[in-house]
Amino acid sequence: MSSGYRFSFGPWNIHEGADPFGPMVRSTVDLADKFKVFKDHGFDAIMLHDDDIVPDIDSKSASQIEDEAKAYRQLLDDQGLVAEIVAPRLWEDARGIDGPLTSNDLAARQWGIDRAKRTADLGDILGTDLLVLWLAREGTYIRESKNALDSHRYLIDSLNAILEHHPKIRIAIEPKPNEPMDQMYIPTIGHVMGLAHETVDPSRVGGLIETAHSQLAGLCPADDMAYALSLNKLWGVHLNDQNGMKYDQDKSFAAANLRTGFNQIRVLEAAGYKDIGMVAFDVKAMRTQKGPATSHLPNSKRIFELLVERVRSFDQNAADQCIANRDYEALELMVMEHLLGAS
Ligand code: 3MF
Ligand code: MG
Repeated sequence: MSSGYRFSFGPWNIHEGADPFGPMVRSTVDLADKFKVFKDHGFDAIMLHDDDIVPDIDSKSASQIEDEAKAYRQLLDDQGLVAEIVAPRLWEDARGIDGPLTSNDLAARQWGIDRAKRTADLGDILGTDLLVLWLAREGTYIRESKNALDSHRYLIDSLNAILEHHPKIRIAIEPKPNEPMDQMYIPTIGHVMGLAHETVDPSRVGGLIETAHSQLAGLCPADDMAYALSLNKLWGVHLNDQNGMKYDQDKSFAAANLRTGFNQIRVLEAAGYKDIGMVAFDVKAMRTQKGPATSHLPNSKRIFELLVERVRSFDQNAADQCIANRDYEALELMVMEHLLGAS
């Protein structure tokens, strides 16, 4: 039986598996083969960076960009896929080395803003009004290298420039506390909400929560999601998992923390999220998995759907009894037995 959710992932979720101390372990998978994964496993949508749509976007003219974007849209239509989001990839160009949005260099800041504005326009062609802003390099390795007060002002100016440029675009900021930077400026969903309210149109600035990013900040992703949902500001999720405070692992959903996976879905179910947004998996195959490695995506979807069933079949009346009796030990056993299939 279908869970009623709509699912997506990004082309970067099928990757070569290199890590900072090791070789590339798998060969590159062609886009056509990536599309096959969407189709074969019932995914509805794709997440796209600007340069996924138009490679080498900075070297192309406006009309070239428009033509290539229209061709990409046709490719998606042919596959029966829709674009969930568009996102400016601000971290792989030399101009983005210190941000770019909080760079000390005005020209770098302007480059970042222009690229984000153009991404909003690409959304029109690709058919989405949602722009995801992952502030990858907006922070520092060395605190003394930037004036943090200026940095926050620059971030608000950048958001305003995007909002003023495009009358409809909604911006979902994806917070993360570290990696690639030592310390990032907008580390949690709370920071996102504060920033949103300083912009010229707070109604068009919301958040996207990635499980592992909350965990890297030492927070509970389920509670983070509930916080954003309670403010009607959860516009996307990147479900995955993380084994403690270490490098960003992007493990298959709930593969390290089953109960936290269960609790994220409990919150999404309680808020009716399936009618609000899509479930995106920002997962990567294990670095040592031989190629072609694509199962982490359907596996995450399978685990998600199994956990939806566990959430829906949980005996809430019995749980309410435990809560009324303040019998949290009984409640915990109930949860564990249910997760283990013993109820
Ligand atoms: C990094 C991420 C990013 C963002 C993506 C959205 C490359 O930890 O999560 O993945 O999700 O860039 O635009
Ligand atoms: Mg992500």
